[in-house]
Amino acid sequence: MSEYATIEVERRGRVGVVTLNRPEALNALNTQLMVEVTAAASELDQDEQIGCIVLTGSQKAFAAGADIKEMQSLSYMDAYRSDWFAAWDRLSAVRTPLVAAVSGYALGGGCELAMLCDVIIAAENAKFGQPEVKLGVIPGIGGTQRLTRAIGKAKAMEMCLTGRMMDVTEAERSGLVARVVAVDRLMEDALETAATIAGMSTPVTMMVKESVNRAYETTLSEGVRFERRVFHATFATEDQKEGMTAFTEKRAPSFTDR
Ligand code: CO8
Repeated sequence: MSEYATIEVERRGRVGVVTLNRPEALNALNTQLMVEVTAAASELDQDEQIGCIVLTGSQKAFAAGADIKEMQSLSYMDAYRSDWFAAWDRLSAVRTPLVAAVSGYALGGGCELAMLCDVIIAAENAKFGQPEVKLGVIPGIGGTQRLTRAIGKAKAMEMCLTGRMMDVTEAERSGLVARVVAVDRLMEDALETAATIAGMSTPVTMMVKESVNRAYETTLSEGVRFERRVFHATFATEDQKEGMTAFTEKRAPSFTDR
């Protein structure tokens, strides 16, 4: 794995861990960090030994948003011609399941980054928000779209229009996060969840991810049809044979498809 300046990357068995590491700026997302996170995630995604990726920050901040100091003097032409922040889309192309372990602030681009992941596990001190309106801009990494799909129009509209923060109780009640855990249990819990996912058949977890995400992109009947075709495809894997054989033999399965 290459060396990075704004993140740390490690492998724990079949789990890849990417830790945002710009403590001086509460992990604000600058261009270098975007390039490094997307490169590291793509590299882990290509690695057959990796079955799940955890993305995390520090205890105080998952990420306090896009780097305001970097953006402050951008002109419209700078933003348009460089397609500012479009490279975050590379994270959506990652097929390996992504777990966001969120502690502290997940604001603006930080909230959007968490929502680019497949499962959000939040510590009790986590705070989510889209405060861009207070800076005279709007969310730009999918916040108006993904937050609306995650928690519905009423709350998403209020959050984006006022820029207020949401605590974990509200975030869990609203369906933004999968689970809330104690601050000092966050990494342990996220790693356990990631190891559980990584212990399944990797092609099958990719199929689950692709199928659930399809629900965002299409009609119910097309989505159900897509799911059924992918379900049929699972019978082409060795892991389907292993999973069902292990069940009938009353033993734990050992999945090997990569
Ligand atoms: N960008 C740059 N630096 C930041 C950011 C940020 N988003 N957030 C914090 N920092 C820096 C501070 O400037 C400070 O640096 P310094 O010590 O040099 O002054 C350091 O981090 C510590 O921050 P604070 O002293 O402010 O810490 P507090 O504990 O007092 O406050 C807060 C924590 C409440 C999180 C506060 O830092 C804050 O409000 N941060 C900004 C939050 C925000 O507005 N985020 C949204 C940014 S805009 C965005 O994300 C748009 C995304 C879409 C762009 C796409 C374009 C296409």
